[in-house]
This record gives sequence, C-alpha cells and structure tokens, in this order.
Amino acid sequence: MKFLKLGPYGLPILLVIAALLLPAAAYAQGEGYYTVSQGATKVQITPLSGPGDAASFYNMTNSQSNTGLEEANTAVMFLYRNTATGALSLFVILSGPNGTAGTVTFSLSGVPAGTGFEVQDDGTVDFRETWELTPPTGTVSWAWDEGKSDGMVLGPLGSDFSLTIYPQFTSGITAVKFLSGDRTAPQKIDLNLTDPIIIAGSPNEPPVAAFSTAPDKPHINEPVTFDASASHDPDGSIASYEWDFDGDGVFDQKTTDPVVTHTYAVAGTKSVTLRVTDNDGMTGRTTNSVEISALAVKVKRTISTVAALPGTTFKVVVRIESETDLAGVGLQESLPVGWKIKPIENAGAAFKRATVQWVFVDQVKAGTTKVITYEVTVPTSDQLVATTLPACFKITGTFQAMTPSLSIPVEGDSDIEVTDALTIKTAIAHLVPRVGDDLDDTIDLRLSQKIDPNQLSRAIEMWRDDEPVPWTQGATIDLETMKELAAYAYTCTEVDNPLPAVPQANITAVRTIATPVPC
Ligand SMILES: [Ca+2]
Ligand SMILES: [Ca+2]
Ligand SMILES: [Ca+2]
Ligand SMILES: [Ca+2]
Repeated sequence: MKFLKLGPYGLPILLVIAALLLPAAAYAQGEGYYTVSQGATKVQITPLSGPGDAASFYNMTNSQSNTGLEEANTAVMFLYRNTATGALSLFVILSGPNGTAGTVTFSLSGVPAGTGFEVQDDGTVDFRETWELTPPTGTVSWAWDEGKSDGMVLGPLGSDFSLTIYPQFTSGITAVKFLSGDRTAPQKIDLNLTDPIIIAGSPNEPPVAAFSTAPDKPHINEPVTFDASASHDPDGSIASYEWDFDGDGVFDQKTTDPVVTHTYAVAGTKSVTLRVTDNDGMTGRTTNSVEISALAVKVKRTISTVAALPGTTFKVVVRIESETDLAGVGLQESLPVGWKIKPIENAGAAFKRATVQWVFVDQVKAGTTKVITYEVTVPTSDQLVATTLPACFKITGTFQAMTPSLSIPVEGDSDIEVTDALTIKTAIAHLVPRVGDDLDDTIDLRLSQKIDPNQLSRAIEMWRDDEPVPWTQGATIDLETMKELAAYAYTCTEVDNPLPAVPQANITAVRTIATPVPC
C-alpha cells in the first residue's frame, strides 16, 4: 500500500474538504431532541428514520398504509425522519387489518408554519372526512370501515416545535401508542385515549444533571462536597451549575466549577437540587436527599472563676467528648495578649506554647473523653496599666479534626472579668480557710466555683463576726448573702450559675447549719 503524498497545497485542500464534510457529520450527530408528553408523562423519543420520503414510507395502497407498523384498533403515532433530506414528519395511523370500523377527530395546535398534509388517507376520496389545516391550528376527522385503516402524515415539522393533538376517539380505537427508535423494532410508549398529546422538538438537547456527595455520612459543621462532574450535555457543554442546598426552591450558589462545598449547621434530611444550564441555555435538574447527622463531638471549656485580680492564676479545663472516631485532631485556644499559660494535663496531645495549640498524634476513639487542663495567669497591675478595671476579657477556641473534616468553636465558659475586688460569692467559692488563728485566709482562683463545707463554715464565721472577706475590698457578709451562700453550698451549684428553681433543702435557718452535705 502506498501512502498518499501531499503536495504543497495537499494539506490545505484536505482541510477544506474536511470542513465541507463537517456540517453533515455534525448534523448526523446533533439531530435534536424530541419528546412526547401527556399529562405528567414526558418521554424522550427518537424519530424512526429511513432513506425515503414520508409518503413512500407510508406506502398508501388501496387507501391503506403499508408501513408494517399498523395495529388493529390502535392509534399508532411516530416521528419519521427522511435521512436523505433530514425532513421530519409526524405519522398517525388509525387501526389496520382485522380492526373494526371507527371514527376519530383530532384538533391540532402548535402546527409549525409551512407544515402541510404530506399524506391524506383518504380524505380525497372519503366524503365523510374533514381536512382543515391553517397553521398553527387544524382539524382532521376520519372514518373507516371494518378491516380498513386511515391516517395522515404532517410535515415538514422543522427542528423547533411543540405540536398538540387533542384527540377524540369516538369509535374503533382502544389503544394509543407512540413509537420511538428503530423502525423495524420500535419502542412503544402507551398513551391514554383522552388527554392532549404534545409532541415537541428542539435543536438543542437539554443537559443531564447528576451529582455525588461526600463524605458518605456527613455531620453538621463538616464541609460536604457536592460533585456535579457526572453532569453532561449530549450535544454541547455545561455552562453553569446552580445549587439549592436546603430545598427551599431558591438556588444558593451558581458556579462554573462542578465541585462545590456546603456546610450545614442543623442536622436533618436535606433536599439538594442541582440545575445545570448548557451552552444553549437549556436546563436539566436533579434532586437528591442528603442526611446530615448531628455532630457527635462536644468540646466544652470550664473556667474556674468568672473574675480574677491582676497577677492571679485560674484554671481552665477543656473536655473533648466524641462518639465518632476522630483523626488529625487539634485544639487551639486564644488567650488575651500577655496572659501566661501553663499546661497541667495534655491528655496525650503535644502542646505548642507559642500558638497555644494541642495536636493529638493518635486517633481520638469513639466513646472516649479527653480532658486538657491548663492554668492562666493574669498580667499584673503594672502590665495592665492601660486597662481600666474592671475589664472583661475572653478566651475563645477552635476544635478541629481532619477525619471527619470539622471545625467547631469550643463551647462553654469564655468570659473572665479582671477586677480589683471579687464578689463575696466568687471569693468564698475560692477561699482557702486559714488553719489556726495566726494565719490569714487566702484565695485560690484555681478552685472550683462550688462552695464546699469548709468554705461555708468559714463564711458562717465571717458573717457571725462581721469579718471582711478577703479580696473583696472589705465587704462583709449580711444575712441575705449568707443564706445565698448556704443555698449554693447545699445545692452544689457553681456560683456563676443561678440557683436551682426548687431548692433541695430548707435553707432559711442558716444558724442551724453544722455540717453541710459535701458536693
Ligand atoms: Ca376513510
Ligand atoms: Ca383509508
Ligand atoms: Ca445541549
Ligand atoms: Ca436554597
């Protein structure tokens, strides 16, 4: 075999020939998009096709069609394309051999301009029939005898139309079938005898929307990836993707990138709709439901006091409880500038002082609790010189995991007031009672916010003797305050929380308190 040798103009000439051939090739591939619909049913159809014109395919002989597709007492309809010219026609064939006699009337609307009857079976000889067509409307009525058939071919339809048939099957028809695909073995779509039949064509095929979701079991506060890469346009390309993440019918995001992420704050079943638009402006959509689980991770901070004096130290506990296996876990706490941190318990995590970060190198297993404890020292008065006391500061934090991917704020205590004088409640809750008469009471803000029996006993002495409470700038305990302190002690309530609505004990007679129940 010899290779074709191209002269100096050979390649350009071949390209021109290829360019001339291209429209025909493109036409063969992009033959448009056709549907038949009736009521809620809408089905994509492929026109039957053949090399001859519609009339020759109808093949009328003795006032009967001879397509091979006739069925007794059945209205058979289909689109037919002449592959030689590309012309498209609508066939209607009513009954066939072995059928009973019948009469049928069709009203038509949406008939494209320039469309006419290509076959009239057998209006030219059957005086019982009516044939009227003035696009866009028309009316046809047929009458045939036992064992006979009637029908028509309407065309050419062009490539962009929506034609409606309002059928009135008076007699002789018991089934309606729309054919699609291969003319030797077509698919048969069953229609009903009463509702309007809409046959539509479009030169542009609509895009098909499809998307997947990851991870498999997403949680709240975890970014969910929606991937619409599986969407496609059979005869073009996808120009944009629109997402309704919450099923309210309003699209929340529009992109040209098929991959988006969305994070849900509330658990539940979400109805997610994707609408894709192709390069010709046609749309396709799909809806999937996505189950968002409540986050099985709780990260809560407890601060040992609501108020601190300059230069004092308090305690912070962060509890991490997870019902899910977590990997790549980190905690970051953010302290006011200049406040010093001392880690006490790192729960197996590595601590980085410069950024106040903890990283767990191992997995945090489902059902486990990790407790991170650290102490914080408030700057001294000298260091706080520009601050007017009392002043409120905050400790905030973020808990993160790689698998599942999540980032949540640390809940719980956050505020801390720096002040010159504690409230009596706060002072008593952190009181370290003196041992013996020659020592002073001290305050340790690292203690819990609950009032223990020893603290309560010492408070009773202070109330009885009108002794000033340390770190309160000389405040003394009156009867109302004493009853409140006793109530906090008896109910084991932290002093930064309100007392329970229903007291667990009668606490009016404070004088009788001897040994409070330990919390
Ligand atoms: Ca007839
Ligand atoms: Ca006939
Ligand atoms: Ca398209
Ligand atoms: Ca929405």
